[in-house]
Amino acid sequence: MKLGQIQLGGHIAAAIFEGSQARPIPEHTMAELIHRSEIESIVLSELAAKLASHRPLTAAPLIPIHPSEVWACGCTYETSASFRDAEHGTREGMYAHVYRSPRPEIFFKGTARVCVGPGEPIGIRADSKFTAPEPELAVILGTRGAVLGFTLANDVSAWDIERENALYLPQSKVYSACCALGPVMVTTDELDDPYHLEMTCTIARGGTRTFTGQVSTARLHRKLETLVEYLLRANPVPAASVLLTGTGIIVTEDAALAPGDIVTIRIPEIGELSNPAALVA
Ligand code: DO4
Ligand code: MG
Repeated sequence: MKLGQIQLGGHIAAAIFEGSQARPIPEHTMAELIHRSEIESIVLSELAAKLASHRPLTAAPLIPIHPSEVWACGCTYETSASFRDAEHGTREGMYAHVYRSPRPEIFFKGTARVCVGPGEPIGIRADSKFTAPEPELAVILGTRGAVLGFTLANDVSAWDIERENALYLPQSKVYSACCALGPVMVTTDELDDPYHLEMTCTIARGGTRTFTGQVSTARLHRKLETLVEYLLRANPVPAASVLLTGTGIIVTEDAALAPGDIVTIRIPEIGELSNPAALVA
């Protein structure tokens, strides 16, 4: 099932997406639907089917969930680790070490405050000259780390700030509009093999493509359960949180984002997440 959120009479409502149409689930946001499914012990897709209107609407998908918390994994693809090692003047092999170690890199990416949905601007910090998208598969979590579904994420990052010093990572990663999510959440019962998804990313400026990249999630070096297990160690992340699983597509400095660029991330089984870039103060 494809779930998400739409605008409904001045409110945000959860919805089931079927083709180009949406069946609203009135009086529930996605986060509320997740909480109710847990309180009533009903599988999320069954609760959604029970509560959804039988009258489909034409409605654009909004951010699929306003997450309680967003966390992100790093160096989960060899490309991310080796590229960062190659360009950092820090300890040699620091990123490759994390790539190989049992403990993954996990960092706090923010809350709903820094997240945007399909079509909304993603942020370029005014103090960054090299901001790049990081296209990532994301999992939506229930209580105790249950994986409820998948969506696309853009871990927008100020690479020059991270490059200047590894201790600046939080400033390169967490700021206004640093995380895009969408277009929908595909429930786990509909996407049984998250390890063979073909992801593409393009950046367009005017009519010209400045970047095209692709990766298969077969290159993901960690199991999703392992990432979630480490996230939850001594850290009871609340339901309706999102975990980004790391980038395998590296955007180099020649394609650094400029205001007006359009970033499009696609996995056929999930859909397309497209956002313009804009300066944020
Ligand atoms: O270590 C820095 C961040 C890594 C990251 O965000 C990624 O690999 O996706
Ligand atoms: Mg990332």
